Amino acid sequence: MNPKSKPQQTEPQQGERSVDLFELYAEDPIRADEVVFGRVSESDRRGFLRGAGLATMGALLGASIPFHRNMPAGLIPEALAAKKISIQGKDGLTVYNDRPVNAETPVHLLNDDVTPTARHFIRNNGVLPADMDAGKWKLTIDGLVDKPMTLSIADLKKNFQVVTEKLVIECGGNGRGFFDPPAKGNQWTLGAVGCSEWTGVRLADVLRAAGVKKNAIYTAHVGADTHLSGKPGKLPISRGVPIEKAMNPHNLIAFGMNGGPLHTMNGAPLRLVVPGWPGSCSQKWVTRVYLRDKVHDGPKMTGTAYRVPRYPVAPGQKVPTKDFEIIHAMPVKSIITSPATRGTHQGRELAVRGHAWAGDNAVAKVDLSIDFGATWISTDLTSPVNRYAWQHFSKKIKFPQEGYYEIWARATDDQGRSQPFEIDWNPKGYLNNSMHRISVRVA
Ligand SMILES: Nc1nc2c(c(=O)[nH]1)N[C@H]1C(S)=C(S)[C@@H](COP(=O)(O)O)O[C@H]1N2
Ligand SMILES: [Mo]
Repeated sequence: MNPKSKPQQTEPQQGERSVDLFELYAEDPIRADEVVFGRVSESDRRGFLRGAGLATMGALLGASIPFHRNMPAGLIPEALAAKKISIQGKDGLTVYNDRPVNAETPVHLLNDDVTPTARHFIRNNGVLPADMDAGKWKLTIDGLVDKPMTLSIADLKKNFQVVTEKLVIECGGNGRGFFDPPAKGNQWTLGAVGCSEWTGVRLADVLRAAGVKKNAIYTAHVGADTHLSGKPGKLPISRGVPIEKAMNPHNLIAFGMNGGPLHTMNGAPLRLVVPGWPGSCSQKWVTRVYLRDKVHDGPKMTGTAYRVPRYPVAPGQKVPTKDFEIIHAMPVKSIITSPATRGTHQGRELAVRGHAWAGDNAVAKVDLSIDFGATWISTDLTSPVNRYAWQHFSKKIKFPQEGYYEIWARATDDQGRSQPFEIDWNPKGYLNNSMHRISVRVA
């Protein structure tokens, strides 16, 4: 054990780290309206807040606004100016940035078997599309296919089997905040992960219908969000996967999330869900998937993005870019979602619960330790409800006496790979699957 390694604890009392409303509005008032009040339609951008945005503003103010027609877009209602912002339709997330929006879920708020839409993290690289109208949405499948196709969401529903699955999406950089020396990027702790229930059609079925040509080896994904620079045609992110992964029947082109529509921040109205691999493979606001005869080289596919050195490196070691390789499956990992860390518990027995997942594999077991890893206690682990769903572990722990304890969780996948105690350091802070530790004071 390395005493210098940063403990993986979140602070439940910290809750939402809010961005000051004035800061947010100073930078881009129209975008701020979008963040605070939800979707602002194209016509609203030219003038006034209407429709859903206006309704949200009214709800926050606790009254309707009789003179709303005179109210310019991008104006902070005076009554709200002192309040902290939260993202509409999201509950309790820690907001790191507003442009692009990045927010994670405190780990104790991930306790549900299925992650509610309000608790699904947000990782945006660019600016939301101006228009997210499901009725007008089109998805093009082209490149190395026999029959290029452009489909509406209605076409997808009509021509392909609609399936519903619980699928884990985890950002490749989840856990980056614990790297020492630190790695640049969002300082995610544990909550850039979620397992929502997604409804859509299988990516494989659609690709098959288009006819995958023999020389197609990689997919390329395009979304409708725009680059932070505002340069037309410049994509914020465009990643892809090898064709073998693309044809996995659990990848979805999803139009439903937890029985409702997708949240605007999670890619409404249409996104890919490519579970088991870095979240960046799951293109949001997806408008095009094309097949290529070479490894895709879109933004965030090249250089050191979503790549790790192909050999183990020492913390802080410089690694030449040519020695980086693309991340494929995510590693085995678990989180303790109950109890929240740093609490006081009355009594000697405590029910511990959490989730575990393992990239393309299943989790075989989750063990807990209350004695700093000297001995391990096996937990009850559920089977995944479907492949790529996270599994739940639970165990009633007995403490021998009062005092300060840490509870450590260690998952092992069905290939015998376990979570390490220490972070397997890499320059960009990816794939941190070191054990989750919480603390509890037993009184
Ligand atoms: N179009 C588009 N798709 C995207 C992104 C993005 O910025 N734009 N971010 C990716 C990254 S890095 C992650 S981790 C997941 C996050 O999905 P979520 O925001 O729904 O949680 O979306 C991926 N898909
Ligand atoms: Mo990500």
